[in-house]
Amino acid sequence: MSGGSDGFYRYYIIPRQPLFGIETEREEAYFLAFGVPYDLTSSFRPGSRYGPETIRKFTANIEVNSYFRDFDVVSARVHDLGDIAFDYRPSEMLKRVYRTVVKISGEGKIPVMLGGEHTFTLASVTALKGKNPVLVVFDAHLDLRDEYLGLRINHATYLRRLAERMPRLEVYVLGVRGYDREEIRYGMERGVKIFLCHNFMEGVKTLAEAVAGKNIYISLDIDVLDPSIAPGVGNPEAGGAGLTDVARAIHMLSAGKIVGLDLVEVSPLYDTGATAAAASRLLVEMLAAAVKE
Ligand SMILES: [Mn+2]
Repeated sequence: MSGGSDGFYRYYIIPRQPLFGIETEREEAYFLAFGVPYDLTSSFRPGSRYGPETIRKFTANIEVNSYFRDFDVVSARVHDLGDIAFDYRPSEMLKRVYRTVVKISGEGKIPVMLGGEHTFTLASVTALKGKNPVLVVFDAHLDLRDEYLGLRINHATYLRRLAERMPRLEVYVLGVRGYDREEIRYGMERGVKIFLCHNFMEGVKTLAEAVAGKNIYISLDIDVLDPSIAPGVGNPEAGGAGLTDVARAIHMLSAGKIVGLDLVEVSPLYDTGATAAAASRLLVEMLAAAVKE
């Protein structure tokens, strides 16, 4: 059974059909994946609670090779723990994600979080504080609002809270095109490096040099892609990045050491299957970029 004999995982996590349809023993794994099927703060088009389930289904049915390197998902050793047990309260879910990532990291494994809404990157990155990672976010949005629709912690504010809690965290956001002025003002003041979508590849080159040799956490909000190729998202923003550009960007980051990653905001209710297929492809590329040997 997924979760093995460890009481911690049994308490927090509900086993599911595994990612890629592959059962790797937890002890043998290089990556420990888990889902966060939560979308209750989604303001526009909820549905990302079905993201983890759909990503699992798609990864079990696609060819799991990489565009950029010889990569075999079996030897990459991914163990899928299952989904974080649901609770209505975002604060409780954040706590569960935090503890899960601390536990995964303590086992010497790389956490792979499948969303769900973007909010939980707050907990996941905070849990990896000891690794001193640079945070690289691919997102159409900045998520730097101080407050959104009455909540201080949600999918539109998580990065602001993270930037406040970890004042020395270096943050790069690429592919941005949906934001308000106050977010840009705060981001500049805080030193968040923002690359708008039309400067995407330029941003990637700058970034690859800046992160060489450092620990990196990659957070991929699938809405960074253009909605014509990834329509199944909560907040679509036209004029987005192409799949190959994002895949290439991910591999350029392998100049550093990837210590954690997430893939969020896949919302199957608005999808034709294109978004889930693109997400599965980019997940494979992130795993391939993170494996060093
Ligand atoms: Mn977004």
